[in-house]
Amino acid sequence: MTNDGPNAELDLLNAGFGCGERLRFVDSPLGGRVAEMSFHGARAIVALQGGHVLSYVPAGGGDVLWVSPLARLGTSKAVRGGIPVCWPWFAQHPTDPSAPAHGFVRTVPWDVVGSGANETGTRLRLSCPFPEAERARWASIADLGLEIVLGEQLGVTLVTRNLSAQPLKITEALHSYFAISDIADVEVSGHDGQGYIDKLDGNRVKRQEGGIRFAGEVDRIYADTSPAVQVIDERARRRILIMKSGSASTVVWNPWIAKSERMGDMGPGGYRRMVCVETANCGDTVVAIAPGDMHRMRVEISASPV
Ligand code: TA6
Repeated sequence: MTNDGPNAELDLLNAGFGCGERLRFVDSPLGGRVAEMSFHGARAIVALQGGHVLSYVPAGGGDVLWVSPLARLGTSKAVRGGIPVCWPWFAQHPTDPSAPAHGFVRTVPWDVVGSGANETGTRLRLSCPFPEAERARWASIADLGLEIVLGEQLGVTLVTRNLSAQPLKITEALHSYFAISDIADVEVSGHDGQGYIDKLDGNRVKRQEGGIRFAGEVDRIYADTSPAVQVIDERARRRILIMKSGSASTVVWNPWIAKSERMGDMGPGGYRRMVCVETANCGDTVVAIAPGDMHRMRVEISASPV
């Protein structure tokens, strides 16, 4: 193992947290450092930047997560796709319009603090050091961790610990981009009868009838504690099952054409190949964590043929 070569950090990471073929750290072609995880033929890739899950390929299947062909690591922008971590606020900051959308942890390199591999899965634990500009304020208030378990499913858990003597109030999301064959051939089921905030219609509260289909931009926050939502991809004959806990909101989003063009990082026709079903606490839900307490929001993702 070199101790001063260009790969010194990588060697140290693999020496400290690598788990043979089950978990290794490599330089990604996207330009940053990633963990490659495997378990019984399933694979996952996690970027240290942002604690960002980029890929989840179940054994024998295709990638369940979508990442823009224009995505790059190591820039000031979060990767478009995968599972961005939105914390300690979702979407726009409640009072500061100059603050970055979806909080400030998506672009900072997270630290590896734990790993493991056994007969039930391969594990990676990351901790967010907070960006320089926020550390003075936040380091004594909260500790933020992410636990990724690749087993029969992909489990991702965002863990917030309140280190302060005051209640800690946050909104948050695991902003998952799912890979689909074509947005016209997809239905998101599991919200029938639920109320939702329509962000494209003055935040009016509406009621979902049946499954969600897409013929234009959709941006909705479902008041949703149902544990299971499905993305049914008729053309790919694949069902993506999204189970969750510690989350009272689900965001369903597709930017469609005009917003994709404004965003500029979706790639040609990218909106047709993705749908976001986000495990969150946002909209009318604010999580209040008592002093010394911990809050865990977890999503468990699997796929099966239809
Ligand atoms: O979760 C949906 C949403 O809030 C959309 O309104 C859109 O802004 C999307 O998130 C992506 O946000 P980003 O900051 O990653 O471009």
